Amino acid sequence: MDAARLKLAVQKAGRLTDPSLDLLVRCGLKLSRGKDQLVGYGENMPLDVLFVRDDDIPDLVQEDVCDLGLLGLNVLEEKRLEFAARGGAARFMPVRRLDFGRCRLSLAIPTEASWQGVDSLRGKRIATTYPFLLERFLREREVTAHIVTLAGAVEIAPRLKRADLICDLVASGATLEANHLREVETVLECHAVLVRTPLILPPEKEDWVQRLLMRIDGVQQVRESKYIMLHAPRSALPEIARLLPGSESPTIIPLEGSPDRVAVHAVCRENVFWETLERLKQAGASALLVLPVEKMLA
Ligand code: PRT
Ligand code: ZN
Repeated sequence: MDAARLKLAVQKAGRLTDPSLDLLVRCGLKLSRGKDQLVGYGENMPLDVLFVRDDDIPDLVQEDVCDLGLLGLNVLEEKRLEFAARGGAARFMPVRRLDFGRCRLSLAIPTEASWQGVDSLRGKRIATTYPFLLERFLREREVTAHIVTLAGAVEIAPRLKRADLICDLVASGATLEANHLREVETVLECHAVLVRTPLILPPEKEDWVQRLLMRIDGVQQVRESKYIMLHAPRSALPEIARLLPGSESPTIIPLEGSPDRVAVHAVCRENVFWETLERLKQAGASALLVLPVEKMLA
């Protein structure tokens, strides 16, 4: 592989694969990748994408095989704690929090079991694939319990009597429900992150890292942003400006034939919910229109 090109590790086949590739495409990357190929070649950037298992991403950055990686905070933090427990230090740094891969590492108990807070964990067997994160959680709360480390299928451990409860990732909660478990405590709120090597890279490579970071910021900002248009009485403008979520000074346009009413156009840097539209309407706004934003450059 060409040492002058950036190497970015992405999950090969899993929950993070599509959103990771979507982010890179939105950042302008054109990737040529044959079916089943493990490396994608960036045609318009000096950047290659390695497709791997998410658990291998921290090691690839640690060992300088990759300069960058996209992975879940859960995997990142677990690896960091594992390195620390072995007396080493992690050599991968989170540089961006990403707006996908949201879930939480949570404790869940059999539906019928009682729960009086973390004290209920004392002496219990907890099944997990995240022993280091769970160990830290228990230590910080001064609770002694038995951690049962499993490679997968954690949610069936209580039924198989291998554990009393579990510590696993939860998104919608449907898996817990299907396994007669209920979530009782969050151990870690998770989302995808971009990590990089702490090494000082050659200037051309570093330059591309910075450009990529800037484009990621732009993409994420636009995803949250909406363009909103409405008509309003002039007298209601202060109230309307207050209600517009995360907008800078809106554009006010006179309306032909209605001296008391104006059109208001604004970019809102937060999502616009129905509740906001309802409040704007109550404040006197009409003809409300919310549009997605395609690209933005401040
Ligand atoms: O093969 P590889 O090792 O690369 O993949 P993997 O099986 O380890 O990971 P994968 O693809 O399942 O998840 C990758 C990352 O996505 C995780 O490390 C998290 O950061 C993130 N993520 C987001 C999730 C979920 N949401 C999620 N729901 N990871 C796992 N789940 C599991 C959850 O534990 C449950 O078993 O999906 C199931 C469905 O969840 P519910 O709550 O919606 O029912
Ligand atoms: Zn994995």
